[in-house]
Amino acid sequence: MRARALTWVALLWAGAAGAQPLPVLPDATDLEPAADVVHVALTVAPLAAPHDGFEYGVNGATPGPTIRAREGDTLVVELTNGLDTPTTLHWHGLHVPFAMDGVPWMVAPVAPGETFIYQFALQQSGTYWYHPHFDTDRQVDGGLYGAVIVAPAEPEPPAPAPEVVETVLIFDLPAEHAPDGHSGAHGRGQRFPTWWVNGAPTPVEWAPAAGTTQRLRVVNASSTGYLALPALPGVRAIAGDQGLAAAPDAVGPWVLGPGDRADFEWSVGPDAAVWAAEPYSLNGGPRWGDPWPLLSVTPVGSAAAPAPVAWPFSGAAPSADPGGPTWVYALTGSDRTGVWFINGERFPDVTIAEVPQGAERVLEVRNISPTHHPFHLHGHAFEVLSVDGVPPPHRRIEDTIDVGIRQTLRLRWLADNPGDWMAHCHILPHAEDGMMTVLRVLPAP
Ligand SMILES: [Cu+2]
Repeated sequence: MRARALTWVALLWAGAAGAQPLPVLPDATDLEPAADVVHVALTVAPLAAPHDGFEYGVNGATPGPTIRAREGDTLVVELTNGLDTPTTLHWHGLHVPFAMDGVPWMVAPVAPGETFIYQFALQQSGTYWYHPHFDTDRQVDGGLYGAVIVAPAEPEPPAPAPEVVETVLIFDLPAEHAPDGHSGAHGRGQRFPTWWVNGAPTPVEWAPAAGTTQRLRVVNASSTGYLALPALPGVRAIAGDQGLAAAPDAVGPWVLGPGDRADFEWSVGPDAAVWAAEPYSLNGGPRWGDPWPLLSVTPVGSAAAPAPVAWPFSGAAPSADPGGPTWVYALTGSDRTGVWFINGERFPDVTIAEVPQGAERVLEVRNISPTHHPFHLHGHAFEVLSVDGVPPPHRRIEDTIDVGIRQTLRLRWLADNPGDWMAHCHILPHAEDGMMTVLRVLPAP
């Protein structure tokens, strides 16, 4: 035990002393001259130099390039599969047509050596990400993912406004996937919380200019890791899964489960700071341990922090719980057995619930298992009506939401996108071990 403790002290010291600068992720090249079409080519393949549990890359790197577009644009993505197994790309959080959702459910995956063209209109703004949905745990943990940033149709914030410098931060724990494909270990990353960001081990050095406003678009691409970010002076959360929030939140800590995203506004003053992840486990939330330093922030210059930006927050109140037709999803299982259920069923042997397009349902998600589960619904978003009966302080729209141990969430869902939509836990070993079901939206006649 003593030897291990000394090793950890040494690692922390070495990390702080030899920290790399924060890598800046490249944007994907837009091959289409038309203003309202973004056309990118992505090739997924083994990395030339695999390292630290990262085996695959998109266009030669992990994370892959950031796709940038504007609400209302058409996105065209040519995916070439350079792996020796099938793959797909799923557009996490985006409302895409079912055939473009990238799930191998009634739609064939992309075979090795083949190219498939994903094409759809972007209907939302915000911070999204792409990742395979075939052999998902292995392929995502191996490094196949990237960000999709969709700017709003109208400038946000409205002019005149200070310039906002944007930075994408994709966090991951490498080597979470158990080699035997069994989730019993629930991720080595849980025991060795070495977060990586933008393809570099943390902590990284970040040197924004003092006096600037920064917007950090944060994606948790980990398969099992919970990223618990504490509040810092000058930092507030301004956006969640589906774009700008109804109200800012400067209180924290902000807990992003696997698949979750949030945007943070950072009004940079002259003071150095360290943003360190608080110890947090899917087996019970906050836990004993030391914070893990992620960003070592050394501002350049001595300008004072700018005033917060006047983002067009709606201030909307949460909707009243309509009661009415409720679909219950009970989450059960355990790490001990490595078997996970939704309503006592394991994917693909599931009962498919059907709803006509345009109808509303309340999804009541009850976690009666011994771990957290981030609940993710494809092709739609939902409004959080309540957590254990308590409504959120403001209207909250998400596509991925953590369900704590013994918690019950009520989610208002407008079924407006026809197709068969996966609803699953985004702890990827849990999903692969059965915690996934299908909600069918029947097209309007
Ligand atoms: Cu789970």
